[in-house]
Amino acid sequence: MKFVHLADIHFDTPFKTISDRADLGKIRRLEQRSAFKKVIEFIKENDIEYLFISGDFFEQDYVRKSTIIYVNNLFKEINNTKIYIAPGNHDPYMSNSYYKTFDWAENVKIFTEKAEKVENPEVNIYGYGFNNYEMNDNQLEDIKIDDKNKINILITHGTVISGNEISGIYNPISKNKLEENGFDYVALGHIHKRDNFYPGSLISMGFDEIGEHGFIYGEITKNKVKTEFIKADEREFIEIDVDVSDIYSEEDLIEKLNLIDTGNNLYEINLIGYRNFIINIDLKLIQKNIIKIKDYTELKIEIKENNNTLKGISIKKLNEKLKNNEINKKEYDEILELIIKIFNN
Ligand SMILES: [Mn+2]
Repeated sequence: MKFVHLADIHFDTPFKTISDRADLGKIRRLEQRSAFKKVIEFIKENDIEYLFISGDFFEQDYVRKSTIIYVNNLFKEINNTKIYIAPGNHDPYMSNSYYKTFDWAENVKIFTEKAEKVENPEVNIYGYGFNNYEMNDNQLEDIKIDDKNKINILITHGTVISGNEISGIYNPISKNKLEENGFDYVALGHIHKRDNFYPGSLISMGFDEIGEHGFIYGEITKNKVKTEFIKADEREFIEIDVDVSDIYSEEDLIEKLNLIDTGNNLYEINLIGYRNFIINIDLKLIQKNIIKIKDYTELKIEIKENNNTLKGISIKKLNEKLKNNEINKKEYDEILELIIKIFNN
């Protein structure tokens, strides 16, 4: 049997952490749609029989009915594919959830908090999901595989835990128990970075999710599991350092940043080194794929406070204020920078 496994799309999330650029949240929400469409196209082209969605499919607090209608129409386009959804902590199966209130396409099966087994001719699919924003009862204990001759698959959303202390508020799952159970494939969601059991988020949510994002395509026979990662996110989030020590004006820095070949990717720039001027860059002047600039630069100043010039005396006074905690380091830097500027002009 052939399947696609994906998780953590978070449809309609506001993308708060990357919204420094006003339109980027909107752009990424459109890209959620195009990435999901890509999954649907892949399923059509390759005659995939099963689609597993392991939770955080949408964002309960933000999702709009229009988005639900949109994804459900795509589900209808693949009516030969059986779709299984396990609700996660961002889209729990609650009384006002669209999982419960919406009239989903016939090929869609949504699991609830009660572990359930669905029998298909070649495969038994076990699943359960969140019924609230947190969930810690260990359902896995109740699941027993009853037909080892068939392919057995588990779908849920949660945190795999290696040790013996199985606790936590996001459906803690014992790794030992998983291995004991002997599933042929375990389709999880929750961890946004691709890993054992996890496909990672379909598209990256921000700079804490660097690298490629997409879904898992798999082929299973009773004795063999073959999986492959398929990229679905057209962009990557990339973080780089730019040393400003040899840059002497804001214009030079802006020019340098605008020459970075960002391609289709989104960048966070960390300014490092010693600054030679006051850095206060307006993002409007920077190419649009750079969406964050963080300033980690330090002041480079030879402080000659021993002389009795006005500059020397000012710096000496300022140093005293810092020593007595009358000002903090940031204020110190700002005033020092100002003193230097005044006296050097
Ligand atoms: Mn998630």
